[in-house]
Amino acid sequence: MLDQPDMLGSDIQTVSNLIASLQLQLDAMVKDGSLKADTKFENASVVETAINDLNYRGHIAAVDYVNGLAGTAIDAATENLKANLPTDVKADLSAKLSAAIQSRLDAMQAVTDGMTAYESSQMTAADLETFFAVTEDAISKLTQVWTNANAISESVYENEFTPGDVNLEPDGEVDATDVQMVMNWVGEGKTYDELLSENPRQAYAADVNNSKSINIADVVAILNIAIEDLNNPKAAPRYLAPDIKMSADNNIALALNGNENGVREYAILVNNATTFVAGQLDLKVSAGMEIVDIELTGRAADHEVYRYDNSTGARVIVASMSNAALEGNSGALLIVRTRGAGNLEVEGAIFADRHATGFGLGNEGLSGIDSITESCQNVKERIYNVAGQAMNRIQRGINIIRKSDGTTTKEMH
Ligand SMILES: [Ca+2]
Ligand SMILES: [Ca+2]
Repeated sequence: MLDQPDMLGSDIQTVSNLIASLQLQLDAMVKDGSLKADTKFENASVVETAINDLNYRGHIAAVDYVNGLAGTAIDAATENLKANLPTDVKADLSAKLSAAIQSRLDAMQAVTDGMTAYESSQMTAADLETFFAVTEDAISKLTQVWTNANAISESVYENEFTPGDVNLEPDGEVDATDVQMVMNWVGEGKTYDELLSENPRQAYAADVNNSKSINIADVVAILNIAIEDLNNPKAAPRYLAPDIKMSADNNIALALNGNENGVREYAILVNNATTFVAGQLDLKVSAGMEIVDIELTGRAADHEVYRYDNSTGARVIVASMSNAALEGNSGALLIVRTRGAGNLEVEGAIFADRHATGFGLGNEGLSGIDSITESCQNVKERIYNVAGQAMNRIQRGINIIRKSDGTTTKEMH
């Protein structure tokens, strides 16, 4: 907390000391006759007027000083309130700031009214006492305004967040660490409300598009901030996307490509009118069924697939660290292999465009045979070991390479 304005005590004391000392001097001069005039009474009257005037101006000066402090604190709070804050915090602090501004206006209006009265007709000593009471009341109110405005700024410092800076201890930067944290929350199915109850600041920082949910669209938005390497990530826009958009032009479907040695191969087909840069979906498997592997087809640019296993299968995220667009507008995006009896299902597909707008993809179910040829053509070259297990890269020894046209070759490395 900032200190109280200590000028009040000292400055008012200085003014009143001056007045008291002047009063004593003049009293003494009147008493010993050194203050020459026609009559002592007239001198005393002139002196009293001078003292009253000094006292009057001293009180106004004190009001002006505190009013200046209150104004500076209000200006700072107004500027600070432009920060990114939780909606309810911002509303609360804005209301407090409006009250402080009004209180300052009221206090100064009372003083101005008192001054007008004083300057339009010479006041009696009693009227002057009333004016002093008005100024002291105004000083008390302005001091409270100063205190309240500083408290608003303090609260801003405690509550403000940088969109995308989701670290537990915010570092003011939006980088790969933040992207990874949010991607993990999406992958692990942590909801916005769960995060909000654990750490509101992280929830607000993660929900960059202000949709009150955390999904792939937020990952894309945070990647945008990180990629653009904004000097001042606090200034990054918070998009307003109240919900996931649904469009008949974007949908997802499954196709069974084959069933060999108990391993079923499915293609996940994405038909999209919108240009997407990333997506998330849930793979559901029957009990006793397992997902062997998941891989991207040639529709991926520099995308990677991130797999988060859960009790009913896995949540899958497809994302590009450069927010590159997925290629094409139809056909297989992912190949999924499963082992065990039962069917694979796809649910909850949300894809996002470059502007971090989330689109829900309608599920077309298990697709017809026509889609299969197209989906297989899109499959990237794949590598297997001699046991038929899929490998991420060429291994020492014999590699079986299945080309995108479906032909296979054996290579020794
Ligand atoms: Ca960070
Ligand atoms: Ca969101």
